[in-house]
Amino acid sequence: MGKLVEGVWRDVWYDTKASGGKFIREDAGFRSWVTESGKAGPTGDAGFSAESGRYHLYVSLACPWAHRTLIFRKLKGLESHISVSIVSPDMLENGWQFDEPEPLYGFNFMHQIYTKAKQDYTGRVTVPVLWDKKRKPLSATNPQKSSASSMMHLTG
Ligand SMILES: N[C@@H](CCC(=O)N[C@@H](CS)C(=O)NCC(=O)O)C(=O)O
Repeated sequence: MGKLVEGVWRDVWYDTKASGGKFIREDAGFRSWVTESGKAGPTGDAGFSAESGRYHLYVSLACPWAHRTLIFRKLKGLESHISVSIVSPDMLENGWQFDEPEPLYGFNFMHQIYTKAKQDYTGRVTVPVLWDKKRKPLSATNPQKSSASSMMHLTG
C-alpha cells in the first residue's frame, strides 16, 4: 500500500494519526466526464466524447466503487464498448498490481497508469479508473463515489 509523491511510488499508509484516527479519503486526482459531444462535464476537462472502444476500465473486484462500475457497464450494455482490466485482489507494497501485465501498456502496477497520465502525479492510486486510450497521457478519469456510473452514462 502506498501513494505516489511527485511521480515516485512510496510505500506509506494513510496518516491516520494526523487525522485523529479518522480515515480521510483524498479526492480523486482526475475527474473528467465522458459526454455525448465531448463537452466538459460538471468537473474536469472537455474532450472525452462517447465513443465505442475508446475507454478502458481498471477495477478491483474487492472495491465497491469499482464493482458498481462493472454492474453499470453490464446493465447499460457497454461490455463490447468499454474494455476492462481487473487488478489482483492483493494490494501489497506496490499498491494495486496486475497478475498479468495489463493490455494497453504492459504495466505491472496501477501506479504506472497514473504516472502515464501525469508524470509527476502526487496522491493515492485508486480504482476504479476509466482510461481514455485516445487522449493519453492527460486522460484518466477516476470516477468519484456515486458519480462513477454517471460518468459512463452517455457512453451507451
Ligand atoms: N476516488 C475514488 C476512490 C475509490 C477508492 O478509494 N478505491 C479504493 C478501493 S475500494 C482504493 O483503490 N484504495 C487505494 C488507496 O486508498 O490507496 C472514488 O471515490 O471513487
